[in-house]
Amino acid sequence: MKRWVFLTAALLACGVAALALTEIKIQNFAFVPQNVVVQKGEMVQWTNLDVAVHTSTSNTLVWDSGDLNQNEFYKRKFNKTGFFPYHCKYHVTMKGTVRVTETAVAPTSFGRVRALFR
Ligand SMILES: [Cu+2]
Repeated sequence: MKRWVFLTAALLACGVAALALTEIKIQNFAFVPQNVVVQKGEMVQWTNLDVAVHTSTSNTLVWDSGDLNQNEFYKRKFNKTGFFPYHCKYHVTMKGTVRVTETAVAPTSFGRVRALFR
């Protein structure tokens, strides 16, 4: 029993460590990576590396970064689960999605924790 409590605590700690930030680059008129999956409560940051002005604008207007000039970024926390498609206001070909899940999504960190207890 104790062992499971500890394991759960370790997993939570791991989740917190992984909470940091998901970074999406806006580069060459594209969102990179185009589709991301984050856990509820996590931050996502878009950074525009192009000379051209871009935006990160939710298709359902959940968020709108406004104009992002080169090297400017926009950051928001995703507190609700769901599937959020977004686009750039100025370039119709620029599309991306954020999927927000209830539980942790990084299988690699789970694998690492499990390895500690082997
Ligand atoms: Cu754009």
